[in-house]
Amino acid sequence: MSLDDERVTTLDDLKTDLARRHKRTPSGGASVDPAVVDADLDKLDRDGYLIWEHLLTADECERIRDEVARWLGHTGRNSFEGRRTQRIYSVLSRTRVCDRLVDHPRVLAVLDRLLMPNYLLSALQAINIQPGESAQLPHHDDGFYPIPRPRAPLAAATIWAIDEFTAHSGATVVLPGSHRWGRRPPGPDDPALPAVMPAGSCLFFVGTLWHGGGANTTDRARLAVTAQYCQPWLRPMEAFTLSVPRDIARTLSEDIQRMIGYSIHPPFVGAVDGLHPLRLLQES
Ligand SMILES: O=C(O)CCC(=O)C(=O)O
Repeated sequence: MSLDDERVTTLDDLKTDLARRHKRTPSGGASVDPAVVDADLDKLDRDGYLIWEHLLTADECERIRDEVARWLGHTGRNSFEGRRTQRIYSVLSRTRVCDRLVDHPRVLAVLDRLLMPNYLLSALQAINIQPGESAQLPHHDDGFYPIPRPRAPLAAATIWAIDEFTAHSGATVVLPGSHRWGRRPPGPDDPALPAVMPAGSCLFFVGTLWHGGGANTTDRARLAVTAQYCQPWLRPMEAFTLSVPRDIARTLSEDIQRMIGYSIHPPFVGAVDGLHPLRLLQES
């Protein structure tokens, strides 16, 4: 590298990755036909959400159900977490069974266009809505970032149906088009739709879309896994670099490593001792 390559004469020169050893590689989303991604983005732009049916097989759902069942215990601490809802946090530190959901190519292909490079995983949770649970307070997932609406989404979420989502089993309720609203909350006349979908399907929505967990009036629980993502310059909900030990982090896919914080938002955000955080995984 010549000295000229290192010269910084405008702030734009700082928008590149200073750690030249760790160049950004394409995400798994690059394998998806761009025309398919265009169609997904059109739906997201119009409605704020979309559903991909049957991305997981029945066997994969079974494996996830069996694996997470052993951690399902206490219910929520308030009506937002859900008094009759069981949640498992820090899923990445417990099991590899949900990794395929986190870095699924259809999800990454959309995120690659929606968010800035090196976007982060903000949360990965299993959510089991038990019989008798009431509807969750409607909210939008990037609402805890204090930046006024209307605005572009700062985040996006997936909710994977591990059990079938029906109108009565606690299917997530979405308010189509609400991603464009200004400051107002939903009112009684705003159309709200349950995201009805077969097991193995994925609901994807932008962080500005109003939604909430549905009431479960059936006698069966509704298991879902939600992976949420945010811009690379925001603080994620879960501190994965603290909860996922380094020897586990080394076994994760390159995409997941990048999304849990082994990446930087150029030139310095996320650096460790002035260096690229991937160096920590390369040390023994
Ligand atoms: O479980 C669901 O369907 C939605 C849950 C949700 O939106 C949340 O807890 O933030």
